[in-house]
Amino acid sequence: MSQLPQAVPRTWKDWKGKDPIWCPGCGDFGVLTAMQKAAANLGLDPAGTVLVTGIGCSGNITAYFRSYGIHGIHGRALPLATGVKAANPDLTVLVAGGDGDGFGIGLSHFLHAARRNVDVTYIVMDNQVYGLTKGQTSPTTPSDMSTKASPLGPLAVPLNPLALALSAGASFVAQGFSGNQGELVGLLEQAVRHRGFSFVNVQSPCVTYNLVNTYDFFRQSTKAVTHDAADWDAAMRVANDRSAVPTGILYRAQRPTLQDTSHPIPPDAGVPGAVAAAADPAGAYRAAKGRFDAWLDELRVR
Ligand SMILES: Cc1ncc(C[n+]2csc(CCOP(=O)(O)OP(=O)(O)O)c2C)c(N)n1
Ligand code: SF4
Ligand SMILES: [Mg+2]
Repeated sequence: MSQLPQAVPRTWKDWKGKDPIWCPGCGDFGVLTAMQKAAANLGLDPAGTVLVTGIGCSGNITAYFRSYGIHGIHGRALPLATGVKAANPDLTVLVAGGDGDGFGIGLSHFLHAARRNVDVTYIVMDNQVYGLTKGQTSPTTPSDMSTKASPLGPLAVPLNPLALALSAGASFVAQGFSGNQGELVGLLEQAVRHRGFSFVNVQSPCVTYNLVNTYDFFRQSTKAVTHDAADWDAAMRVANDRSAVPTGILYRAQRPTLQDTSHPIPPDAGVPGAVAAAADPAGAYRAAKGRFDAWLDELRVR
């Protein structure tokens, strides 16, 4: 683990870790810089921030971002991060990885973290391929895109991460493009500020193995969302509209987090948490459950 700075960094450059070994032009550079700028703008403390990642070119970002970090195993970043947040709710927990990591081997963790409203920010560098292992198809590869290992294409329709997150109950769903720094920094700041599971899918071109979804492609096909982010139905319509690549916040709502709705832990157990810290833990639990039920009614998901 690298030596952490003693004082809270003032500029994004203070969040720099090791020099990245990504291919020149990789979209992940833009994501890293945006994360560093968002962290600086939010005044985060590196010693109170943990970045948990899976395996992939994207997962290497732990070494390049100067906070505490856990470079875990492929597809398991979210359960690891859930444990980190449960053990110390005071930490700012960021989770990052690729489309293969999050929507392939780790897909079920993604859905369950969303529905549990785990209070972490999940950033996916979506390049529509398995970059690290030399460009095989991933769950988001377009059905008409051929790769070296799959010359006829994936022979499957691509998953839709935004629609999946919405249907699983994510309380914050956004999409950015690594080539649009200004927008991405703002999205990441709002995602980290959000209390609950915040998901930011970032279109992050792999310049080596994906010669279809290029920077030019995204410059021409991204379209900023304009609907009210509180409107779940509108968010779902935008997520399913394949005529453009939406960017911005598709959906945002407040509801109790996993921490709020977990079974009360006796205050003398030494574990902090909204419910455990309440004078009347059982009453606080019932109140949190009531707010949760009201949210389900509002969404008509039961
Ligand atoms: C359990 C397990 N299965 C498979 C692998 C091999 N593997 C490493 S990275 C990777 C896919 C990476 O793709 P993605 O998550 O999209 O990240 P990217 O490299 O594109 O950023 C695979 C299949 C592994 N390391 N562990
Ligand atoms: S292989 Fe692709 S994803 Fe990996 S570092 Fe190179 S450009 Fe980036
Ligand atoms: Mg990938």
